[in-house]
Amino acid sequence: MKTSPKGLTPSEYIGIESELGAHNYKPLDVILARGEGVWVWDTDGNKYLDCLSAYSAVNQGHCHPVIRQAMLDQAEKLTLTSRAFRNDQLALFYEDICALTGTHKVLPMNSGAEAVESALKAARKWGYEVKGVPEDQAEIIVCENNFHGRTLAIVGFSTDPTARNNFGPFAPGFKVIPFGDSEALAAAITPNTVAFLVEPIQGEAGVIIPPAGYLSAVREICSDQNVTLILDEIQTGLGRTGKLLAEEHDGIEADVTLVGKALSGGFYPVSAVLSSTEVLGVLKPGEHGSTFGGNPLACAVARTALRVLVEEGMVENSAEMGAYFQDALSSINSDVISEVRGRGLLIAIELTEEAGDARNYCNALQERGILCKETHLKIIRFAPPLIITKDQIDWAMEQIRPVLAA
Ligand code: IF1
Repeated sequence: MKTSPKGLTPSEYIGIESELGAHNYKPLDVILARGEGVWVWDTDGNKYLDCLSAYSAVNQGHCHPVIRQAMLDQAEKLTLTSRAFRNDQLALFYEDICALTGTHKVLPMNSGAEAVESALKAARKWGYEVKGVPEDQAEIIVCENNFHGRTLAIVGFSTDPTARNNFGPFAPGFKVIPFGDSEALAAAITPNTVAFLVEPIQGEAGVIIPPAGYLSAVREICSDQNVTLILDEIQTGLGRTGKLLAEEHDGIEADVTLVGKALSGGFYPVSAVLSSTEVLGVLKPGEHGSTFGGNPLACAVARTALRVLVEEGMVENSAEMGAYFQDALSSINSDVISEVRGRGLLIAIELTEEAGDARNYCNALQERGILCKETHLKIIRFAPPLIITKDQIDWAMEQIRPVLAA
């Protein structure tokens, strides 16, 4: 077995991780050392097609050269000022992201979970100061099987026992309703409801696409009831579903949109709360912040990550290649597949009861040079970088077909 330049074998890496790291993940046993475009290489030099894209954080492909150059250039000048001082990149980032998304106000943060937490804080404050909700009575509505991150407030309104068990006590003020059911939303709203937080397509739940008309009904209900509609586009945004934002499929605009992940093309944790109403306007100096949020390195990287997404036609490619990939997967004749679904390059295959665990299929695909990740027991997710070509999908299908037809 070949070893890495540092001389560790895969089992040594795994052994050290196991001994020294918290066991909060169970990754495939592939040790990646290099990435370029849709491809990654392990420490033995084996090449794989990345069909996870770091959970959609590398939509632009691994180590995109233009983003990398922007990062290197900025790293030579200035990386962090804190928000105690201004920097010469933040205003430009605001301008770029507002122009692209039609946003009026931006709050820069780092991780997705931070963007979610920030939006919930702002929505509560808006509820008290603008809507007139009595002190400490604000209610926020969320959906069953949601995934919005790992912080305490967020796991407190998760319905996944693994995410929340033994992490309580949790913050009050959240109400859970079924996903995809606009009547349930209408029924759950009270005069104290300040926000409805929802994913346009539920990712972790298994790429669950709501019924047609759901998001426009939700939009209408929230407008009628003066409830802030917060769309978590951390996974679905920035081209993943074939539109810049998934909300565009339904022709709606959220009051608050959350983006993260691909906002940096995978170079750096960058997230943002985008607000088209004055929800973010309620925040005053000292009420919210982050040491790293809005730093010049993050801003320079994010501006470039957005630019290449648009200039290199990745959003359109996601729509086209997503349809092509989904058609190809749907054409597999197999009794282990119960459904192929998706939008753009966010695609899932649901397996039948008799199929066995999705993890086994992921392992078999790894053997054939494709990296993908199961979600729950029976769902395999395919979400390659948005730069994937027809030829690469054709090659992928040659690997996927025999594994699933088996
Ligand atoms: C993990 C899934 C993806 C997200 C939405 C907020 C966040 C996420 C809609 C938080 C994060 C991740 C994190 C990752 C697994 C993952 C995931 F499988 F859980 F559903 F992407 F597919 N909102 N999603 O999807 O963002 O704080 O992590 O930056 O390992 O937990 P974060």
